[in-house]
Amino acid sequence: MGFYGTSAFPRERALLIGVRLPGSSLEREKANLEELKALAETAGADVAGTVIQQRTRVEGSTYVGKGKLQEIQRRIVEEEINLVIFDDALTPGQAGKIEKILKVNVIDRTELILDIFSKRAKSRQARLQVEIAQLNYALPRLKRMWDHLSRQAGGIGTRGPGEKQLEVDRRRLRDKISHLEKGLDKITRGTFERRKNRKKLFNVTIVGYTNAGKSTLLNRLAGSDIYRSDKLFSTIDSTTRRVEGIKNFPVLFTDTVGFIRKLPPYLVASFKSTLLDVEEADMLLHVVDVSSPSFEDEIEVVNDVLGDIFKRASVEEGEERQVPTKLIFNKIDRLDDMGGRRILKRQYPDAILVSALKGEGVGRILKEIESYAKSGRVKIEAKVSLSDGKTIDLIERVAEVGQREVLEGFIIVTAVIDRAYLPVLEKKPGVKLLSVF
Ligand SMILES: Nc1nc2c(ncn2[C@@H]2O[C@H](COP(=O)(O)OP(=O)(O)OP(=O)(O)O)[C@@H](O)[C@H]2O)c(=O)[nH]1
Ligand SMILES: [Mg+2]
Repeated sequence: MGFYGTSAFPRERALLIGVRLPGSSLEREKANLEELKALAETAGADVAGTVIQQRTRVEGSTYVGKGKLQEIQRRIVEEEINLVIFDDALTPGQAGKIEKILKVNVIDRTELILDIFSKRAKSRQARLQVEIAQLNYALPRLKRMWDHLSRQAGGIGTRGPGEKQLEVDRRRLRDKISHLEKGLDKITRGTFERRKNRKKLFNVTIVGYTNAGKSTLLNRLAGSDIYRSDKLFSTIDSTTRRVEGIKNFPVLFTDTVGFIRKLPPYLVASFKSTLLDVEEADMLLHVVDVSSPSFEDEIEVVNDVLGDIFKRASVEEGEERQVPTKLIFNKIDRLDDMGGRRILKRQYPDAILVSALKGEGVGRILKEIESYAKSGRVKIEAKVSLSDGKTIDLIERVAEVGQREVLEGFIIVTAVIDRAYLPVLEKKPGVKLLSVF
């Protein structure tokens, strides 16, 4: 795993461990482990089996109980397992202790996700973001990493370092993190101009649970061909596409990294581009895979992550922010009877039912965006040459003209227009935005 400095993942045989605490159903825990299995397979491991323990609380030092650990140990030997994956975040102390007992690699969901991210990230920005998250993850775990190395090498001179050496290593890691963060800042600033230009257009950001069909939907809307697959986290880099689907009203659609249960907050925070794509959007499309048996949980997970993002933004900017969000229920082609659709419609009357794969319902998304966008109004001032009949016509057609004045071959007007027409009008010389309301 990336954590140990090797990204090649020789096919490992993994055992998955989940703990069911009071308040969670067996069903939910099974779904969680099913998802963990998909993550492990995405990372390239073979999953030998799963263990679910029911507990009233987690065991402080080893997460699961001693008896359970013994059972796991037996299975490690019998089934030739060399990787144990916990569904929940382990503290560095817990992971170290469990590794000592089991004598195989022990990782948690976070580390698995980081590993997948590091393999998928393509752009320099995405790679930096993932690397920073990995180092932040490694920082409190340095000691364990050393213990791990010494166990692997197992011999004279390979014992772990003393506290002093650890302190040096920690400092180095921190320096490295701040160096990478500077690099990331530079890139983010570099995208500032692009973002500023983007802001003039109507921005729609596509968010949702991993594998919900976000990239497929963007491809469908934009007629483009972004990589998509049935693996989790196919998209790490965000992609923006301009869609001219609506007359005179270009829309920018941005595809983002998928969200998932138990996503550690610092991982979300490290995805600066995603945060900005969400915060600065004029509208969000929240794509849901309604063919998933746990789609309602998934909606909640996404809403929680979005809530965190907005909370962070409002702390930073000192203003409360919310972006209007439209629920898109995807993969309806998989619902085998019309009854399923009817129930969904009744429970979620505002959601738009689509099949991004087949194209069904996608036109409605564009219509909704258009009608929403047009509900916003802006005030402009335009100074147009009297010889530019085309622009004057356009303004007369789409704007409510207030004052007008003719001066030295120009007509100067202030007018109120639908926000949707702003991009078109702003391209004309002499037109400037006065206010948004
Ligand atoms: N049956 C069906 N499958 C779909 C539909 N939309 C997407 N899929 C499939 O669902 C899988 C995931 O699609 P993606 O578009 O990669 O999903 P994503 O949300 O971008 O996933 P990540 O980038 O991994 O977060 C692919 O196998 C798609 O072909 C749909 O409307 N119907
Ligand atoms: Mg995707």
